[in-house]
Amino acid sequence: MYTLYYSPGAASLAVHAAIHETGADHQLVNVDLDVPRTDDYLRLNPQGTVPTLLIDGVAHRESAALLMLLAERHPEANLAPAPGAPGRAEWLQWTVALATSLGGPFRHWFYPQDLGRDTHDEASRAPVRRTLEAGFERIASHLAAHGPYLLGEQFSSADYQLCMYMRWSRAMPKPATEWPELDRLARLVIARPAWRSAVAMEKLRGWQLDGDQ
Ligand SMILES: N[C@@H](CCC(=O)N[C@@H](CS)C(=O)NCC(=O)O)C(=O)O
Repeated sequence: MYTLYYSPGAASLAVHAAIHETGADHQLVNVDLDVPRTDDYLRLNPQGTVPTLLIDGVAHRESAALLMLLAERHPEANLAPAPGAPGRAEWLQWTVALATSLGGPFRHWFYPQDLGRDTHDEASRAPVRRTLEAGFERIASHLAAHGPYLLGEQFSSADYQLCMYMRWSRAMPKPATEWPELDRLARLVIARPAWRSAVAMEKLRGWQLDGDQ
């Protein structure tokens, strides 16, 4: 039994969808990010972020690590190429690269306090925007040559990670869906029943690809 501490649309979304792919029993706990985290939650996750995934009562965090953990625990769900199989190294590489090249900068986009600022302004956000757009550009070039998924013809958890980050870009000046190769990948991902279940349960709205859940 898994317990996923999540917040709608947050870094927990890819993990939530991946859990649905596994078919594993799970329960959800909605963490309100608009108020300070409780001491109980901080004991599970000292950073106070989501996601946190409880596995047999032990708390684990970091969305990329959780996706790798789920892939390892549920090989039958095909969330990743098996160890030693073609594409395995590439999957590890993408999982880490997405977390650092998109996940890190998105923290700066949404949380000015991470950069020592109280609020956002266009000037301070400009370099973050350039970093994110450059990241999406590099991925789109890769997909143009090797898509439609990050691992070519094979879907993997990294595509959930990418789709989640794409969703976060929806209110940016250049949303990720403006890159045709990224839009194509996202449309394949959002058609998966597991993604649709997670989106429906989190009652997500506001992205053109959220659809009528
Ligand atoms: N690197 C972490 C980032 C987690 C993260 O920053 N989550 C955000 C929501 S998307 C959060 O919990 N924000 C609340 C806060 O920082 O207080 C991961 O991928 O799990």
